[in-house]
Amino acid sequence: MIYVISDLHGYPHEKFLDLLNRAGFGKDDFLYILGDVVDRNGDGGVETLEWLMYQTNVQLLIGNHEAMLLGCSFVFDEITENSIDALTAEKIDMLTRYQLDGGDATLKAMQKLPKDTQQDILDYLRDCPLYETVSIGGRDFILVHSGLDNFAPDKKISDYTSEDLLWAWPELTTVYYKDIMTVFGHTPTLSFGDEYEGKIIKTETWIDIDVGTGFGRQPVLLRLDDMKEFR
Ligand SMILES: [Mn+2]
Repeated sequence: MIYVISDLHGYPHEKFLDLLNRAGFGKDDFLYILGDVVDRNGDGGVETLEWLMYQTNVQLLIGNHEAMLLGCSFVFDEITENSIDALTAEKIDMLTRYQLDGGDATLKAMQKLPKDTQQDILDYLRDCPLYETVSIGGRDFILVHSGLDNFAPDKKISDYTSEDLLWAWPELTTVYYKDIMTVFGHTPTLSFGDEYEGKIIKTETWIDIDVGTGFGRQPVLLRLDDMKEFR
């Protein structure tokens, strides 16, 4: 069966594994993590990234936070005359913005790792896709970090820019494809109103599964086959 979860944002790795166990997640199942494993809490999700590199039935999709980490990957380069020359005001600005957006925990945890592991993690992230499409029991799904900004009903998923897929802020009235369910995180559901606190939101055309784990709430794992939720 196919499971989805999103925006773990440094949720303790052991607790995440406990949640998978509680859901009965096994080797014949597949899990998509819809981005933003990193930043904000604890070690910033670095332990989960180290684990992810060796999983064959778990796929991370890129979130805006992984994209920001990759954008700041120059901090892990060896300091040479060339790397100092390449340190532009734009890069320093990018690093400042990333740290303000919760990247500090991740950068610190990454710095403690051996150089090889740092580079393996960055290489792993560079290979992660922006979206996936899956079909379950005749029902089609698009899995993506933030939704589909600049949506048009006749637009192909491959025609959206990374900005569209990583930084969308949908509203409750937003409508996506009629015949494909779009599943995303990124916008904590409680930002749609207090009544959504800790809850997944399902509309006719999309499902938001970011229940605010980055802000201290328990994550929810969703099984797409039967829409069962695990906490
Ligand atoms: Mn996000």
